[in-house]
Amino acid sequence: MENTLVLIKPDGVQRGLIGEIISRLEKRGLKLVAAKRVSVDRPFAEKHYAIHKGKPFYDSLIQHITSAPVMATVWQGPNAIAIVRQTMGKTNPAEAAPGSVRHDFGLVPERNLTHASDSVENGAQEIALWFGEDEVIEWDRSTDRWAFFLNG
Ligand code: 3AN
Repeated sequence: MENTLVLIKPDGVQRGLIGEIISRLEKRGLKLVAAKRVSVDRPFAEKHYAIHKGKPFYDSLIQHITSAPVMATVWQGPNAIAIVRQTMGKTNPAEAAPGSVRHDFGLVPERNLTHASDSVENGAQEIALWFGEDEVIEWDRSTDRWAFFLNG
């Protein structure tokens, strides 16, 4: 079982797409284990995007994520990292597969609606950055055995 951080960035929040994006992940079968709205300040944004420091789009990334509230969520499921990234689509919406969030609602990489962890290790680090341990709530969902393959 994997956990992954999904941020609905300010463009997604402002455009009223929180429900749409959460709904797609729920319908896919993933389980929501944490959620909160966050206003991100510059020092926090710099921690989250440290890996991109020095890239040409770094300043616009920081400017964007600090511009308005973000919806932060954690999703759990088998292969959650890959499953979520597939549901979101490629970074550039112009190259994202039809049916993906970025294809269906996005136009340009600077406004691609979401952030999703790209590996289990980075996911664990990002979740620890965004959420306290008591905010990530493990729970038994009655449909887990129908969506996940639990007992063989
Ligand atoms: P992803 O979000 O698909 O994992 P990353 O981690 O490579 O993509 O990039 C982080 C964010 O930086 C993207 N979500 C996007 O907003 C922005 N970004 C990435 N590449 C570009 C680019 N070539 N031009 C503008 N913005 C970019």
